[in-house]
Amino acid sequence: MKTHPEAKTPDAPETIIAEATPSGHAGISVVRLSGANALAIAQGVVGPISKPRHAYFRSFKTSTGDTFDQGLVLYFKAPNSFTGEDVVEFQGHGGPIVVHSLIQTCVEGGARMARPGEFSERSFLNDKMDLVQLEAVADLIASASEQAAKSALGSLTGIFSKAVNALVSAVTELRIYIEASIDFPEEEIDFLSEPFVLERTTMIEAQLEEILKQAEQGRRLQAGLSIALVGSPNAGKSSVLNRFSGQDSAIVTAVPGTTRDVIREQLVLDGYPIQIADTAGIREAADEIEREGIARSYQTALMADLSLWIIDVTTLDLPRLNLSRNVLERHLVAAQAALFQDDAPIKRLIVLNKMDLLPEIMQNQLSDLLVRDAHIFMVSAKTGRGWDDLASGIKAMAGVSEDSESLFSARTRHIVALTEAAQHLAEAKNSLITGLPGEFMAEDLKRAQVALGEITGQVTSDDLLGKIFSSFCIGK
Ligand SMILES: Nc1nc2c(ncn2[C@@H]2O[C@H](COP(=O)(O)OP(=O)(O)OP(=O)(O)O)[C@@H](O)[C@H]2O)c(=O)[nH]1
Ligand SMILES: [Mg+2]
Repeated sequence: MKTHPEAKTPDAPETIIAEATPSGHAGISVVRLSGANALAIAQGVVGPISKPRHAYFRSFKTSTGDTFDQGLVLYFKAPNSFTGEDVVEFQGHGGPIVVHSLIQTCVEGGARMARPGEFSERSFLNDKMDLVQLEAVADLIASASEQAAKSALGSLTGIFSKAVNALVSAVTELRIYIEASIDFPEEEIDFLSEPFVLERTTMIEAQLEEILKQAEQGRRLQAGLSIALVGSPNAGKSSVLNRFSGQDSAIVTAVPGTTRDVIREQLVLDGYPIQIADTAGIREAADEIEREGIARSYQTALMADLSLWIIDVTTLDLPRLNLSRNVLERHLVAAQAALFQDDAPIKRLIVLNKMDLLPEIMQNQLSDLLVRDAHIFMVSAKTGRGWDDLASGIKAMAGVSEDSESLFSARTRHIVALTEAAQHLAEAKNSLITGLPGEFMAEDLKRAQVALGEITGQVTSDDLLGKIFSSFCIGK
């Protein structure tokens, strides 16, 4: 059950204030005041206002009557506000001094500075939004791509919450039925062996599976994908980075060992956010600087979601004629042995670069061999050949398919809860199939229900709430 942290005191929660826009110099800045005394405190600054959702143009005055700014004031009457409390929004000029005076005056009037995420917390406690929606607000703000923003909006408008709530209802209904059967021990067996019990369980399982899939897609869209470019010196890693980012981010020269530091770029690939890292070419290092660079290459590859192994295709020493899959594999294995000590369990795509330097006859043979290969790509960082295919390959590895849009955003926390619920549901089904007493299935279903309830915040520990809200910034 939701309880307000300050509900132990008989009085209403304190009125809080914070700047809602980023601090600094701007045309306007929005300061938000929320709580039972919001209207009275605001009137102390701007004079009498009474009409909700009406824009008043007023002078802002200190408690001693000195005007320090002028601007718009909007009053939102509880419960029709973001927090569900009385809210007043001041739209004054965006300067740190002005904003400070406004906040100071309101604090003198009885408000206190809001903690990070406190407006959102109140909105949650007053049932204006559930946790998924509040997290979506933060995700929408932080979105690094159009698609991520779109999916965050999906969650904000309740698509994810609705799906989860439907699941909770279905599980609860089933649980009520099972628990009723426990109350009638003579008929319990008959209750449980009704075919619809198993059917219903299987159906809920399938629905949960579907939501989990969509949530994973939504999470990937928010978090984006980290890619490491690795390979031998001179393979063209920095050229690949520059081609992706569309600018000369990294130095490219014909000298092997050009790149030493890890160079990172943020980019959006067909609406999908990516962090790409160019690394030092791997070889027996000549000096200490390069050795350190190479150590960082390995580290970067280990941490990345996906590595692109960039190969200068001319160094593979492929036969001019009769190139077969086996021969290609053999050459790749040999090249790999020189680079990576072990076959590390990282996700990797192979990128054959500098295709423009191969004789046409070999280009054609390779094309024939690799048509529809999902793991080996032929490109030229110089001409841009093969780039669309490589981009599709990356997206496929990331689990974002071309045409499937994510309906809603999700976080790791949600995935964990959904996975947990799925496990409990599988246990429930198992209890049913193996003919255990109804209590077992009822208990499994209850656990599934609790796990699902954590997603929207129907069931939450104070711990979890604290963690979520404190990750928000002040004014949110
Ligand atoms: N013809 C051709 N040359 C390329 C291509 N990609 C890179 N090069 C050239 O290959 C050389 C090395 O390229 P870089 O991008 O610096 O290679 P790197 O893998 O970053 O090298 P290190 O930083 O030394 O490890 C440069 O002279 C590039 O111009 C390509 O697709 N075609
Ligand atoms: Mg380089």
